[in-house]
Formats: sequence, C-alpha cells, structure tokens
Amino acid sequence: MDRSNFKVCQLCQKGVNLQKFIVKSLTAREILDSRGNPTIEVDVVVRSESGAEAGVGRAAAPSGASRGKHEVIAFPEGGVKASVKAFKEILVPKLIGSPADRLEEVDSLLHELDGTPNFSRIGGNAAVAISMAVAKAAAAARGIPLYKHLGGEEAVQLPYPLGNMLGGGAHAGRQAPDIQEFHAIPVGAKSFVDAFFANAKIHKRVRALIEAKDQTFTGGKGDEGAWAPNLDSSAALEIVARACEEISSEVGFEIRPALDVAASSLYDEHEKKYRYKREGKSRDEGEQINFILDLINTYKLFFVEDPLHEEDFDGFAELTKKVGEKCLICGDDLFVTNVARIQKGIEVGAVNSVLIKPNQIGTLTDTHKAVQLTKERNYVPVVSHRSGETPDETIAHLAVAWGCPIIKTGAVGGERVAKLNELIRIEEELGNRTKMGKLR
Ligand code: 2PG
Ligand code: MG
Repeated sequence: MDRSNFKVCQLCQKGVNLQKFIVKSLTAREILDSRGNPTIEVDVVVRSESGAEAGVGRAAAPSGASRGKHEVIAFPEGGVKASVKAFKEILVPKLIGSPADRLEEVDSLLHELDGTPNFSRIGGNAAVAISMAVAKAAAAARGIPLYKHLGGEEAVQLPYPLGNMLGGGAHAGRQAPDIQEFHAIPVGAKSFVDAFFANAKIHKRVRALIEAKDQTFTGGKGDEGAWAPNLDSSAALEIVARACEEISSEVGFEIRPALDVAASSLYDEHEKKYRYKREGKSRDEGEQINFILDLINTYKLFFVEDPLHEEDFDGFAELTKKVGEKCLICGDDLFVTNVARIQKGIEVGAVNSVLIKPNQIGTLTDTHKAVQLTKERNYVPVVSHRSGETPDETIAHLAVAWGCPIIKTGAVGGERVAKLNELIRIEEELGNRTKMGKLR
C-alpha cells in the first residue's frame, strides 16, 4: 500500500487516509423499523481516485409517530417502495461519482435532484439515509470513526442521556398518561457509562413503583421502551421523580426528571385548548403554561420539550422567560430542526434548547447547520432518536462530533441501546481525553 496518503491519527493511533473518496455505488432496500413499519436502508460504497474500493457505509432512516407539521415529507406518495424507485431512477445515476468526503456537495445534490422544498419527490427518509451512509462510508475509507470524521480532533465530549422511563400520548395505548414522555437525566454523572447505567436502574425502579401502585400492571411498554401504565400524568411524574431521587442516592450523583409533553398532539385547533383525554380535562393556553410551570417547580424538572403546540412561539417565550434560568425549555415540533424556524424562535426568545432530529430536515448538512445556530446562541442542542427506530447508531456519533451535551435515545430496547452502547465504545476509545458535555 502507498503510505504517502496516510498520517497517524493522534486520537486512535490508526492511519488516517487523506485521499479523496468518490461514491462508487449505492443500494437501497425496504426494511422494518422497531414498530414493524417499513423504512429505507441505504448502503454506499466509496472508491479512491485510483478506482479501488475504499469503504462502505450503511444507514437506515427512523420515523416519528408525533411528527411536526413542518417536517420534510418522510416518503413520497406510494411509501417506501416509491422512495426506493425514485432512488434507483433519479438519484443513483447522478450520485455515482460525487465526492463522498465533501458531504455538503452530496447533500446539495440531493436537494437539487429532489427539486421540492420538503423532499416530497424522493422522501426525506431516503435523503437522510443516503447522507448518513455517505458520511459513514467516507469515515470508513479514512479509517476513522464517524464522530471524528465529522467533528475532527475536538470531538471528545460525551452527551448526557435523557432516558425515556414512562410514557403515553402518541407512543402508547389509551389508558396511558396524556403526556408523551417522562424522562430521567443523570446530570451529576461524571461519565457517560455511569449515566447510562443509572438510567437503566431507574427504568427498573419505575416498574417496581408502578407495580406497587397498580397490581394489575402487566409490564406493558410504549414505542420507545418506556413503561405505559394506566396512570394519569401527575401520578406518572410522581413515580419517575421518586425513582430519580431513590437511584440518585444509591449511585451518589444527581438525577433529575424531565418531560416531552408533545403538546401538539394534545392541542385541539378548533377549541384552542389542550385536551388531556386520560384526565378528562382541557386547558387553554394560560392554563397550560401554569400547569407546566407548576410541574417544573414541584418536581424540579431539568428539561421540558414541546410544552406548547408547534405554532405557539409566544407561549414558549412566556414560559422560557419565567423558568429559563432553572429549566431547559426545548423545541421539537416547534422547530423541526429547520434553521429558519430556529431563527424565528431566537428572535422571540422562545427556548433555551433545540431538539435535533436529522430526518426532520433530510440531510446531515442541514442538521449540522441547525446545531451550529443553536450553539452560536448558547442554547442546548439535544440530538434525538424517533419513536420508530432501527439499530442504526449514527446519532451517537453526531452527538459527539458536534458537541451536543444531551442525547435523547431511550433507556432500554435493542434499537435504543444500539446508540447508547455505541457511546460507551466511543467513551472507551477516547480514554482520558473524554469529558462530559456542558449542560448550561
Ligand atoms: C419526540 C419523538 C421522539 P416521534 O416527540 O420527540 O421521542 O417522538 O419520533 O414520535 O416524533
Ligand atoms: Mg418531541
């Protein structure tokens, strides 16, 4: 092998290939996600300039149940099959020969070939799977991990895991709580592995506490592996907060409760009210804000996502003004990882945290821009999975590559621990260079 294109990576002591890499071939297939719904998986092979095969990348797109109205279209009309057809007919012929080590060019070609503002021709899920697979193939060809390929030498920061412990809303059956996700975040942990293992303990403790309250609980879970009991939101939060306290004293560091209200799913546009069906209650905007404020104060919540519906920038701003000093107020459906919407949120002071989901916007380049804007403003970017997932571990690398201090990717379940276990490996690989992300 010609060694003139190699240098030794200071981090992993492996050879780093400095050659240019070019997309050689792409394959797409229909696979199943964790909910049993079809999604798309893409394989990309890259070659060196001399033509030799240099690396392979594989990525699969996730899918949401509580999707934001402004997300890109996941699949064109005709679903995954139509997306795979468009992939073969429109994308493959043009993508072959593109520069795998210049992802912005590949991503901008994806926009150009789709030709719509929301990926409705090829599907945002095909776009994101291609974008991720190209990045992974280029990293493989360079002989370095993806987080380092995208983040360079500075990518040494591990995220705190937000673990979904108990849930309802669009992710579970009708008797489960109205609020979608009740999380724990081990903010006092000194390492990722300690934080992740603490979350696993909380998940178990939450089950025990639910069983103590409800003898008929069958151990049912929602889409993300969170327990889905027959409880209202207040009783659910009481349990998760108690589990956080108990496990916190066992492991010796602070663990705080957190929520994703997913309020767009509760909002009735005609009535202009949030409908808590399980509780048999409706709340108008003012009552909703007061309700959330009360939960933040009573349970010392560390993070609250989507406390209001996806168009209510002003309601978000009111809440952030009141509690932004002590709680992260995060926009998910509000922003859909879209820089124009994040910019609008910045202008009104809507939040201090932004959820980052690559398939909401369709390419890694667009996703990275959303992270950069969030960080420029000193808001906290939170890289996130979707409720329908595959064992694809790409988001673990994105969190480290882009220095995002929080990752939301569940607590248990194969498709969730695929990301979490990958972060354990990354932490191990980084050794004593690693540090935990800065939360505030
Ligand atoms: C959310 C996500 C992930 P979904 O609302 O944040 O937890 O759910 O993928 O269903 O949009
Ligand atoms: Mg959400």
